[in-house]
Amino acid sequence: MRTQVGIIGAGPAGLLLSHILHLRGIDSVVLEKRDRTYVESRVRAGVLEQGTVNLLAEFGLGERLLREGLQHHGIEIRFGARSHRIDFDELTGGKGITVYGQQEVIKDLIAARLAANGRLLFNVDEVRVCEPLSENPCIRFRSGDEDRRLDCDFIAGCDGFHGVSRESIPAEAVTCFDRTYPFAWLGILVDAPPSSGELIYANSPDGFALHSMRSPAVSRNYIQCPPQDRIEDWPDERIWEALHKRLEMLPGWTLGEGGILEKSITPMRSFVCETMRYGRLLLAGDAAHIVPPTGAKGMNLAISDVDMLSRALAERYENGSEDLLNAYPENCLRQVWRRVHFSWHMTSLLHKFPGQSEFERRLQLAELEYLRKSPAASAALAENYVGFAF
Ligand code: FAS
Ligand code: PHB
Repeated sequence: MRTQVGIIGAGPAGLLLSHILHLRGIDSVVLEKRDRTYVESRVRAGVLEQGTVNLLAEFGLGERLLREGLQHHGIEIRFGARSHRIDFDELTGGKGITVYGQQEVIKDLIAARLAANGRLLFNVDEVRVCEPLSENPCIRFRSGDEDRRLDCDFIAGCDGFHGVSRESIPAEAVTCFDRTYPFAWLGILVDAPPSSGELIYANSPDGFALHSMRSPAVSRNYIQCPPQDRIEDWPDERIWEALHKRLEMLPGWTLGEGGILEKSITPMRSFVCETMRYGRLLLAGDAAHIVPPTGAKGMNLAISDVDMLSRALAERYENGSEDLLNAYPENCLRQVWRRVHFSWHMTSLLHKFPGQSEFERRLQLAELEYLRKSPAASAALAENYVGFAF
């Protein structure tokens, strides 16, 4: 097989890159290790920044997103039996967020690629990046019982944190930064209408909780839990007890329950691989960076990388220049580190750290009180949350 850009991974990064390249007349093939059903059903991110929505709409992916996505103009932060609303309209001049599940973005992308006869190969195995420093890199893989080879000009490593792309770069050529948090998030998808019109983040004495949603009929809730916990440690009753205790700190407000449709536990880490280009191999999305989901940045960051990578590849094919390809890591990393810092800050502000001293707890409460009192502090959080390019 041959193509111009070989893409490893059919998550938001890989599929969107393939879609945009197609619209710019550049051929690609997407290699995905899981099957289509799995990829389309994985429950992950839920919040799209304004810039992400604008970009998806610009490339013809806005129809269902703008119809079914929930436009939100603020979030609520609860702490110490107090509540503070971050008003995006007032603080960011009208930018907002859209609540639209990542799996819906994936379905829209796969539908668009298949409608354009895009080459998406699911259920591939043993993917290997070959000769990324040469002018003729290739990807070797198994499909069914066959050993296959995909010759390409460039390889896009969009295979997430546990993929093979980043691991294909020699250790001596890689610069990475990593921080693991002493807690994880337990997430549930609930067959019940949201109990609030906007997201509620809670810093409670028992730990973090988040009330989110996917539609007027489906809620999405999270609680922090010990990092080593497994789903079996959390029967439904225990989850609901923790959610009620951590979220219901205002008189009269209660969290509605419902059937739990899905449960998952996600470890929390901040990770950046600053080597986003190695010869003809380019990394994008979680293959290059991971953020704790507290700031709702993971998928948005992946899409920001793809915007820059697709422009760089288009410049290369249209006029032979590699200026944007050479600048790709630097251009991405400015956005990456801003969102890594914001996600770390939101995580540090809202979670209960094991062994946290009373002094550290009071620092958290003091900052939350400052957020409540200071329009400048709230504006700083708001502009990061809705996303801004710089
Ligand atoms: P992805 O991980 O989405 O996609 C990579 C793809 O590559 C996958 O389909 C994988 O199967 C495939 N792949 C891996 N190895 C391969 C190989 N060797 N060969 C071929 N294919 C391979 N972000 C938020 O903003 N909010 C959240 O609440 C949130 N929750 C999350 C929960 C979980 C469990 C996880 C893992 C992530 C969560 N994220 C969240 C972050 C998430 O949304 C990512 O940022 C987003 O999926 C990144 O997209 P990609 O870079 O495309 O990587
Ligand atoms: C979600 O709805 O899944 C979600 C929302 C906000 C976050 C993380 C996850 O910060």
